[in-house]
Amino acid sequence: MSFSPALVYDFIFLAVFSFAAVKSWQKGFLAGLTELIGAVLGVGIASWGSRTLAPEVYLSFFSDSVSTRVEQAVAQSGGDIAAAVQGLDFLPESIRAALAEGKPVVALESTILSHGMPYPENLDFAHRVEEVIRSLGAIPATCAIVKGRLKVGLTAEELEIMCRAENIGKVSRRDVAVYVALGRTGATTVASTMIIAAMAGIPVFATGGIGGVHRGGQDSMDISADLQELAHTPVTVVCAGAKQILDIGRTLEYLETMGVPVIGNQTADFPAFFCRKSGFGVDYAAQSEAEIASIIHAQRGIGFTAGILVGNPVPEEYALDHEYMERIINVALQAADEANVHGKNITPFLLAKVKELTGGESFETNVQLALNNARCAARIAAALCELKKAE
Ligand code: PSU
Ligand code: MN
Repeated sequence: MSFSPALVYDFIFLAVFSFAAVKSWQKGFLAGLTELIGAVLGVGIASWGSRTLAPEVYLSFFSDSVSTRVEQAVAQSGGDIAAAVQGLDFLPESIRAALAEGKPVVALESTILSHGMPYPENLDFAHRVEEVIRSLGAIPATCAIVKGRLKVGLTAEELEIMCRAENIGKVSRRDVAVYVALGRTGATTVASTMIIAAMAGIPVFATGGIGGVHRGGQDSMDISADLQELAHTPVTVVCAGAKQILDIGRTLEYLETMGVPVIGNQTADFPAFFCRKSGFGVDYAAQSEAEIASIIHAQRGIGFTAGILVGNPVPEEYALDHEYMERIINVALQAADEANVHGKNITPFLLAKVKELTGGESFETNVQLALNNARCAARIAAALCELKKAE
């Protein structure tokens, strides 16, 4: 015969009960009987109460408590406690719930709004891109830093602030801590949006074009922090390639050195933003978004922490001519040189110049390619959710 805990409890209960019975009996028959009945009723009510009332009390007061939310946040941020603690504050409930339920979420950047497009067209775009993602059953999460807080998913008011772009800085990796410490508001680039997306546990992010090695970068060493981020942060970035303002060949060489897979979405050509081809190839031409999801899944399964870059060409009907863009970009580069623009200001300067020189013609292309990337990212995110469910 083995001693189970239940048996031990029964034995203790019987012993206590017998002791109480004998003690009651000693007080005289009637008094003893009354006391005994009282004790039995008391034990009965206590045991009924603990079974029926306690779970109710537990559920309403403790179960969705801070500890549970911390557990969820830690799980979502891949075990990173620091990220989880921030996450309790920066993840809106809708996005937290979507991630917990295994629903597809697509991260979006805010520099494309504040430094890449004019107001109010950028606000219209900001709502349209979120709508495109929703129409495909995914949840959009535009990232930014608002008053020193990392944000995943902006309110309509916050989107408006980003788009008005008054005193809105451009925040890359190295600026994040400064903005958090000083309570500043800034728009996040590809690099810092990847950081926030990774903290939140969002694996897919759609943008327009990534930063890269600038022309003459071999001398100036002007290489966007986006490339380093792709090397280290496990987020897949869907882009329409890189603008010809950059040295696309060296950008791709850098990505190869850093071990970042460059995948074409149904194309063998790495696209050049306004144009479907850059003259350079991708590592692998994926057949479909589902196939891209399987590559992401495998990358995580192996334990690699690098990101993945997906090149998704602008739809044919909106593509601009390569030679024409090359001429425009050369004029813009010349202007930047004459104005002696350097560092983080060069990309916004060139973007504004290109827009000015194309008389806004390039703007519609810019909008369309970004919407197209959002579609691609939403499909990848959905396929990735299916793969995780099937695990
Ligand atoms: N290229 C574009 N549009 C953009 C950007 C780049 O065609 O809006 C923005 C992105 O936010 C990108 C950033 O992450 O510029 C790169 O800036 P830098 O080269 O300073 O890292
Ligand atoms: Mn730079």
